[in-house]
Amino acid sequence: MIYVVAHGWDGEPWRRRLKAHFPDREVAVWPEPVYPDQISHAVVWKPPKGLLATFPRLSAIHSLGAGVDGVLNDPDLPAAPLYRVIDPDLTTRMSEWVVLQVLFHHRQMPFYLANQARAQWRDLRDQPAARDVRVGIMGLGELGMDAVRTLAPLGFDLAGWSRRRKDVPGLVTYAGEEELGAFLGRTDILVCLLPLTPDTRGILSRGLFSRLARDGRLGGPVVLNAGRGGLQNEADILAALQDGTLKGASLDVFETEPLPPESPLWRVPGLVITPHNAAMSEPEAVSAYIAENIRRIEAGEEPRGYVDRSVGY
Ligand code: NDP
Ligand code: OXD
Repeated sequence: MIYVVAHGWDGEPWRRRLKAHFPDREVAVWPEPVYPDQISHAVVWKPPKGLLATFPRLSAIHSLGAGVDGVLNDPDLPAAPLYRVIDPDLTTRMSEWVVLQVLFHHRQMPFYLANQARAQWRDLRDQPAARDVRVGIMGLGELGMDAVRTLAPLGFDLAGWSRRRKDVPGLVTYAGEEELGAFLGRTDILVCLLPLTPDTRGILSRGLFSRLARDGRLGGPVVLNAGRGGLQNEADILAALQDGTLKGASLDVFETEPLPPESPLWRVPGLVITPHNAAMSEPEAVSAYIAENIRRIEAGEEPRGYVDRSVGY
């Protein structure tokens, strides 16, 4: 049996599509009651802690998303292998968000929208070319690398930072804590596409913002985060936007989601907020991906998206 545990999401679209892939199998949706020992595949998004440990015959756990911090935070997570989504539909959605936000800040849209609200025709007459704007991608994984490929034709001066060294033709790359300072020091627009792990939690802090380039053509650094809210210190982002340490920011993810109405982040100028939908898991595409992984597992083939629990992503 396939059991869908899509906490906070509607499970029905997932049941319907997985059933279409496996018409002869039972596909159940949490919290409907099931016989735990009949569950072979758990398809999950933020499963309640301890729940998966009650399924004694799990062959695999399939994350409904690319990120797995909401699965790995279960102290009782069973040992069954965990797989995450690596799919062109999801990846392309993220690159759309990245390009949208990079261009939004690059083309000074916060300034022009504020003027539009006052019916003011003001032209900065100082629009830099993309080649003169340095974009730094934190995380050169599935999403970060696609963002690089999508931004490159626009002409931005690109660099990337990852845990392990990468050799990418045409891309300046930095690796590890030792090279973080050099990476930040040449970055005008920082794009964070890191996973949330013990090593990355809180990385987007005032200390990091103060190491970003201050001599860029945009007049101040900009930070974009579509990784996870736990990567950012929101009080630091607020203060940095207010005192000019940051010129702008776009956040898709937050420490608390939904972002509470009373959060001052809603009202700070220069900040773009999207509701954790930079790259939603589209049921048709992601069900097909998970179904293919189940098929591969059962055929003894290598599934995609294996998560290395020792590094947390
Ligand atoms: P990957 O696992 O493919 O890539 C992760 C990248 O981060 C790798 O390049 C990795 O380095 C790097 N990294 C991890 N830890 C560190 C560290 N301590 N220091 C430096 N670099 C590090 O993940 P994806 O690209 O598929 O996804 C990234 C994240 O995006 C997800 O974990 C999820 O949180 C988020 N996400 C958000 C969505 C949204 O809608 N907002 C949608 C989908 C995903 P290395 O290459 O050396 O291993
Ligand atoms: C994901 C997400 O991890 O949507 O896929 O956040």
